Amino acid sequence: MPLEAPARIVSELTSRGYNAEREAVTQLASADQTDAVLERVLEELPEDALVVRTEHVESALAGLDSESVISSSRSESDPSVSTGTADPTDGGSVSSSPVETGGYSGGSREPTDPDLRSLEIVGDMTGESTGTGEYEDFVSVFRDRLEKLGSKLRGRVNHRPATAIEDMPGGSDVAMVGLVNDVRSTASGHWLVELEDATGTFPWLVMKDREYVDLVDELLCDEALAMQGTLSDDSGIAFVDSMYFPDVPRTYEPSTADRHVQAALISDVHVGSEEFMEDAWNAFADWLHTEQAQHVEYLLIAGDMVEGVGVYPDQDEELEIVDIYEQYEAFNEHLKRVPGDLEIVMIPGNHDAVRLAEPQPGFDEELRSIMSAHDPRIVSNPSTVTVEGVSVLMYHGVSLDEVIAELPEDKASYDDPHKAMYQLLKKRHVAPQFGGHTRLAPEEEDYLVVEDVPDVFHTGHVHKLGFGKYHNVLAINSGCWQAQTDFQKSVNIDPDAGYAPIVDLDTLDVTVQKFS
Ligand code: D5M
Ligand code: FE
Ligand code: ZN
Repeated sequence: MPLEAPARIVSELTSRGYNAEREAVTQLASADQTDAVLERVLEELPEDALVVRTEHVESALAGLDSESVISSSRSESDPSVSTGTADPTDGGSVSSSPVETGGYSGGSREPTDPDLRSLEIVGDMTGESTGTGEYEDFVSVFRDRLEKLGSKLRGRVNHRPATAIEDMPGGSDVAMVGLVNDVRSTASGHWLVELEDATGTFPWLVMKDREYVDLVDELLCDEALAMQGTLSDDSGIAFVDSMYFPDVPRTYEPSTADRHVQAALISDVHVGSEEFMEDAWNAFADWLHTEQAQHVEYLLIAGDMVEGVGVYPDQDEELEIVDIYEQYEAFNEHLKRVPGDLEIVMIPGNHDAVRLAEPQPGFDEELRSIMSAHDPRIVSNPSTVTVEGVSVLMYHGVSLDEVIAELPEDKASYDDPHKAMYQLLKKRHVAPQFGGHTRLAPEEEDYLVVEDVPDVFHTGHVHKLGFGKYHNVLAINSGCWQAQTDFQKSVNIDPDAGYAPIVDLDTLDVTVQKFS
């Protein structure tokens, strides 16, 4: 079999309008007569299928087998394994064969019975803001973070408060739950991590030769974790034996819809920018009216509806619409193009006209009355919505810039934005580090803690498309509808513009539609 076979198979399928599971491609590549099997798979594929799956290949192989055209060289894989569930690094980025959408044939969408729908907002802090920006608010938001995330860690270690650890005899086994206050390297190449709890701080030393020293690279200031180890002779420092993160349990079982229904997850429309891709947007809206998009009943928009004004220096040079209200009016006109029977949920982003500090409450009454097309649900950034039983945590994603800047390339990068999202899931906080890019509005409560594990985590902001599963949670960063800006050119950000990832809510599989 030629080495390039999988790539050829993927491009053949893409050119005919199909996506494929990675495992299905492997099976096709290892079949004796790849082309014959591929033709058979496509012949037998159900009309509404967009993705070639292992079961399709297996049934084609079985058919051909019984006609004894094929010898049995196929792999013995488990057809129940779906993409991205087994390996947290497995996933998709835009390079993995999106479906080219062009020239729509066939019928138009039939409206679905609205009674079948279910959409519930479970986390929306709009109207709940109590913070006044005083010092006490910062104290209470961090106390609440430690309380909420600590409760996920306390059962795992026999922890003690920082001040009590100092008084324990040298050589004792100790553990502590706290927020990371500081991380620095020592002269001898070890790492010193200072943990803080409600009583004070305590230094923990991670030796450079320990197997988990890699985890130090992942640490961000202000994230919550537990450390366990051995006290030094003078009880002034502890040597780390293990670290625990709040994390998502490996065995997490996401909920799924009990009928075949899909959601389109998008973000970063940036209406009002000269780079807003109106043609791509119109193609998307037109596609939603086709039979192919029949099952897309929800549209989730994760922030940056408009380009805004004065968000970045020199931004005004690339504005097509300079008035912020006119930008929202134009956005509303574009929203009118999508089918009226879609349920729409939207949260604000850093370009939107709400406070910049997170959590960002949903748009005010004036903007709500402008963005009234199809009566969207307008909620805070972040928010959780339960769609057909599937909980979706929506967060615009400003902290992703920071996670990508601070962590090594293999753990978080613009090319694989979903891996940066995995880190947020592991830390159970959408914006752990306070002080840099990400502005935090101190509130009595830390609304940015991921208290309950979501089934889907949806972000945007970095204008790159990428998705994958982390401990069975589907993480999707949804690209944008804005072509490369001058700033992005200057820093080599090559945006993924004009793609719409579509999630099957009954299986949590993803297909990508391309409109640019
Ligand atoms: O930002 C889209 C992406 O580009 C995000 O990764 C931040 C980055 N970006 C864009 N413009 C700037 C400027 N001027 N400074 C720093 N970073 C920038 P979005 O905010 O969604 O447009
Ligand atoms: Fe954006
Ligand atoms: Zn943004």
